[in-house]
Amino acid sequence: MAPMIPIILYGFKKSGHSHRAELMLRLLDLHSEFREVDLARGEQKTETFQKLNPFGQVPVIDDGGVIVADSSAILVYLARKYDAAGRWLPEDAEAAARIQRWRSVAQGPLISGPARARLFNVFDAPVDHAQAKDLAEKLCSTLERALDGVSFLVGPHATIADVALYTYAAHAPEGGVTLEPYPNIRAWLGRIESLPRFAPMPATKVGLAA
Ligand SMILES: N[C@@H](CCC(=O)N[C@@H](CS)C(=O)NCC(=O)O)C(=O)O
Repeated sequence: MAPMIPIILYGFKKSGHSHRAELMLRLLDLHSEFREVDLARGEQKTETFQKLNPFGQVPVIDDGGVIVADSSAILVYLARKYDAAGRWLPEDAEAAARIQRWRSVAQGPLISGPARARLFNVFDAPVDHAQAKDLAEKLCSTLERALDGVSFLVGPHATIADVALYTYAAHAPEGGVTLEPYPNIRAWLGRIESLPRFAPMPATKVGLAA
């Protein structure tokens, strides 16, 4: 059942975590409104915002008064609530476990590798860029092998596992991590980009040319 009123997404357009939530809303064809949270000015640390997320981070959604913070939690919520067919988050125990495994990767190595390397290049964040790049390359090698001979991470069609990993993998070049040596990753990114209603996270001036 579609939401009665638009789902509000509090996010930041250059945040891959926010883009995961935005992409899921689009893929499920859910009516939503985007509210930009000014991270540079610290809006996420205000009392008003921390009523939505005490951890002071985007993304957060407000679905008719149901507040859900954290990109990973948002993907689960939206899939469970609005995908009656259970395609994006199947009930089946094995598929659910395999999806959870990739969601753990999306909150672990994907952040310490590609996302952190991008933070350094795009936002001048004080991170160890060489270490982040090294971790990103290790992750890409593992992901490349996992995608050998398959179209999506879990099962024959896209699930929330693919949505969770997509954005920071696609934007790895912004962190100086080239995707050239990884044909399976590039083909998988292309399949996600071909899904109906897909829209990318805007590229930054650092660019996606690595
Ligand atoms: N575990 C959270 C992490 C979210 C996160 O790291 N958000 C960043 C933007 S990408 C943020 O809000 N940073 C601002 C801050 O921490 O002050 C999720 O998956 O949503």
